[in-house]
Amino acid sequence: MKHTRLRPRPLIALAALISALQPFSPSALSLDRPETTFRVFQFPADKIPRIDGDTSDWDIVPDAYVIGSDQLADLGETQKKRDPADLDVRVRVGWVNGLNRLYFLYEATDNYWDFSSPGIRNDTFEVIVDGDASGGPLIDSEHRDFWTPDTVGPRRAALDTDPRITDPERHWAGHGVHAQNYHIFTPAAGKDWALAWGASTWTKNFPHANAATRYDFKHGEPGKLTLEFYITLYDYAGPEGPQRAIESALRENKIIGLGWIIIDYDGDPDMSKRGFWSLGRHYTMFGDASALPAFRLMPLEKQFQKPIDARWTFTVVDMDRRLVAFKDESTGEITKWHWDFGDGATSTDQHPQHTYAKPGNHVVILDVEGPAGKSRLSKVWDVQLR
Ligand SMILES: [Ca+2]
Ligand SMILES: [Ca+2]
Ligand SMILES: [Ca+2]
Repeated sequence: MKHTRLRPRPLIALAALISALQPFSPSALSLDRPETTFRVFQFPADKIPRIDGDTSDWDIVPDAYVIGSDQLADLGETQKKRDPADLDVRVRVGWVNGLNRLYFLYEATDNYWDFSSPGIRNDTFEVIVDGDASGGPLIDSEHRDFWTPDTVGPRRAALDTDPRITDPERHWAGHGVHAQNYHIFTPAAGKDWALAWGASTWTKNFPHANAATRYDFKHGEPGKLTLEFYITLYDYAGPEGPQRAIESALRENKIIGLGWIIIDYDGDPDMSKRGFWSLGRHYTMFGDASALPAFRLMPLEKQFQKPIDARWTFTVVDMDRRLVAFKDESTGEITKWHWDFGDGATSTDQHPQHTYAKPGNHVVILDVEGPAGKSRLSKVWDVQLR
């Protein structure tokens, strides 16, 4: 596979690595910037952002969730000092409990929007995501150039240079499959909105992803760009398409690997003079999920929670004995539970089990009580026994 990505020249890259990188041993289930856990805002189900470039549905996101330019470091060849007149960004990330997606609002001002090329050269918001934080390399063979013993253990380096595995095989088996890298073109004029970098290019297509951009500048002009989008997260996204894909199961308080790099070209024909502003602190982050920062999928903020809300689920433990386990999932402070199993029996346990004497479809009711009041959740004929 030909190199599709602009990279620093090897000697300069090595110097940059030595000066910019702290001691670091990537391994599964470890992430970059251990002192920092960024937060992903949870949107209530009735306030999911509409992907239209209108930012008003993000007004409910508290300022504490905004991730600004102050969190970025230029890990490129020039290692520029931060200058808001050159580039300034604000990023907010959201999620919805039950959807395996991340929503983004990216707002950026730039002194020179560079987007006239139909190729890879384009001002870019590059997002790298690892939904289960499994870590590990996510791009194909060119990444091995950076895998010196200084930055990874010998095992990883040996694996990736295994001569029995050809570059195309490595690409199709691994590039973007277990973690994903999106080069989002800011803006994309006359080109698709993103490069889903790797073998699984379908992940950028609707409904797996969706994007809307607003801007009113021309190539070479300064101005502000607003980009609103979502992507779906995958533990496995194979090149054959979504039919065998496994979405990352998102849940409250889960830690995911997530980082971004803003690639800022400002008209200079020497591409090495671009800005390379990274949320992570290791250049390899673009292709190694172990170098991603950590983000926590936050619970709903207090103002969006009901003070008390009855919720429950159940599992048929043994259909032959008609044994059912009920699980209380109510929210708010609760002091009393009352279950009506629909066959005349009741319980005041929080998580009861119940054996039904006869087959049938039952109406099961949970009543909960606490300082904030009462709440009831009845489910009609969900509990079915034979
Ligand atoms: Ca919107
Ligand atoms: Ca700039
Ligand atoms: Ca630019």
